[in-house]
Amino acid sequence: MEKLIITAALNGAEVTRAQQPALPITPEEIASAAEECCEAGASIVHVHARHADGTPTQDKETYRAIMAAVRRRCDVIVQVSTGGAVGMSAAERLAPVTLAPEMATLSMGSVNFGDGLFENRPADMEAFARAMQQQGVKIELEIFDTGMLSTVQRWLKSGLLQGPQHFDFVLGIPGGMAGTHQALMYLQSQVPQQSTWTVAGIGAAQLSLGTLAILLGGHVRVGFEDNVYYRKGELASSNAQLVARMARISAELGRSVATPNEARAILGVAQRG
Ligand code: KMH
Ligand code: ZN
Repeated sequence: MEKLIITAALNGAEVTRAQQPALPITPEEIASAAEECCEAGASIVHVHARHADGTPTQDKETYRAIMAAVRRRCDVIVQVSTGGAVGMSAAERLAPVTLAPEMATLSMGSVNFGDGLFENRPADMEAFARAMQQQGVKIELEIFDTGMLSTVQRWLKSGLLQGPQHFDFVLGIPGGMAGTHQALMYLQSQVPQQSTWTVAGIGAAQLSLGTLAILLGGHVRVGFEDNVYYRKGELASSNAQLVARMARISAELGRSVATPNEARAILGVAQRG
């Protein structure tokens, strides 16, 4: 089976220090967490920029500082968020793509996010897809529910997307598709051939869905954006602790983890100078 790509979603936009004291916020903290995760087996870090007070921002210069700080420490693939935080405008969210990162996320539809609405209007999504492709950015398609896959199919037919795509099934958001084995089994049966996929299970689903993905030949996302606990009632000490557990499970199951360069080859990510 193909080597396992572990993505570490280091901080997200909504998680707070009150919920997870080890949450990385500044570019240096994010870079330090990225280095630890890379050493533990991650080949991609998914990052959100934050102001110094911890509030989320899509400020291009903050992303630039994050990318530079990570690059000084390790060769991990940096995947920027274009989801940002609930309530941000599309123009605001697109800002980090102008830095031509190696990868960026692209949410494939609107979904309720707890009590909020994570709005992704079709015209905005199309503009995001065009901008990313113009910059040579590898897109990760964020799928929160099944209907979003039909939009991908439509785009593949129209030519807006071409070639093998990489999906991230984000399962267990209150308002999105459930974090169950059945949900993951269904979604992975629907992806076009030649595609790659990863799963981001929310909360306790992170461990069980990650393990199932390893067995199914998919890839895995772990980290504080999706889950702050190591086990029930026990906070994780770091993002790297969650990465290391996935790498251990995968090794036990006979699948070694991909290095950043191996992940680039699997996903077709163009390395930046
Ligand atoms: N913060 C969420 C509303 C992404 O990074 O692309 C959206 C999100 C998705 O985190
Ligand atoms: Zn995110």
